Amino acid sequence: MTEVDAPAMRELLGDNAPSNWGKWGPDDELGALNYLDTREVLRGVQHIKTGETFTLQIHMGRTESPGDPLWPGREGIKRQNVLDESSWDGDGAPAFPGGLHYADDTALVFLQGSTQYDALGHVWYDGKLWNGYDARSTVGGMEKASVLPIAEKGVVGRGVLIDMARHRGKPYLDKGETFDHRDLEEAAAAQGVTIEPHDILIIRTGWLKYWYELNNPEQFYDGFCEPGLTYSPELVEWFQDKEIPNLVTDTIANEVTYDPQSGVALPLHCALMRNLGIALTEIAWLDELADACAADGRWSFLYTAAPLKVVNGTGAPVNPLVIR
Ligand code: UVW
Repeated sequence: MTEVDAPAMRELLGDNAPSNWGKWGPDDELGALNYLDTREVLRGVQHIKTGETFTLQIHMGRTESPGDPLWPGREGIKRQNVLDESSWDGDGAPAFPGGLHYADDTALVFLQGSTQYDALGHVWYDGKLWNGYDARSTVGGMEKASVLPIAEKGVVGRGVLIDMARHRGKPYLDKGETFDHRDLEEAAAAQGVTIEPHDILIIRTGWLKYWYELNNPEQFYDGFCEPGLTYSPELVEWFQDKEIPNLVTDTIANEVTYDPQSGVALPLHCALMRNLGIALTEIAWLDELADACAADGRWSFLYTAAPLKVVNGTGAPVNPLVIR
């Protein structure tokens, strides 16, 4: 959970920033995912044409360099063997009739430490979370707007992929490179696809490919600033008009890290997630999916995802599944 500097954030977003608080009732914890009703599931299914499947989670806990790409300060999963073949040879080894052996692991995981859904209440300013919940409700574990309601519902609908890196003729966007809704529309038109109301919007920047290819965390984090969407009131209105339920990207934070004009960090987390209730899915691996879409020119498909049901969680790892 991240508290952002309230006055600067409020000044940037404005006192009357677009908001969906109350739209789905005073107890809502799903936000824009409410748009994904049964009709949207069936609309998504219509975009399965060949039956190819793609999983979008990165490998969790690679031991080889460069490890897992993470927001600064977080650590990758720490997985430990509790039982393996060596546990069954010595004195005091567990014994089960019939010669059964098995392996067990434990893991210490940052819930935002892999491909993940953010809880809607994961980020806030002015002491209020999504739907106006008091930020004090996060103390000791998120009582409101945790990841659990998202996990209970599951996310299913028509996904549309916009490949900004391919559109700009690059393997990956540069550090701090920005784009906005007009660029998305331009790229969509070039790809021959329309971003429709209620689409799960998936954007590829190539940034994860850069992480793995660079294989140099020191250089990656030096002057850390991801490429991504950049805040403007018009961009927020565009997301609101399209009723986008879920934004998925192959970056760690789904937006350019610092607003280029004000320097405010992650304003779209506040404008889109805190205020509009749009679910954010980060660190999604999109390269094979993008190659397949580019090969046959079909950029829409069925997107499905069910994050882990972590009670009071600020987020949860997920392995989204696309069927096209
Ligand atoms: C922060 O909010 C800092 O991170 P995330 O990208 O996980 O949302």
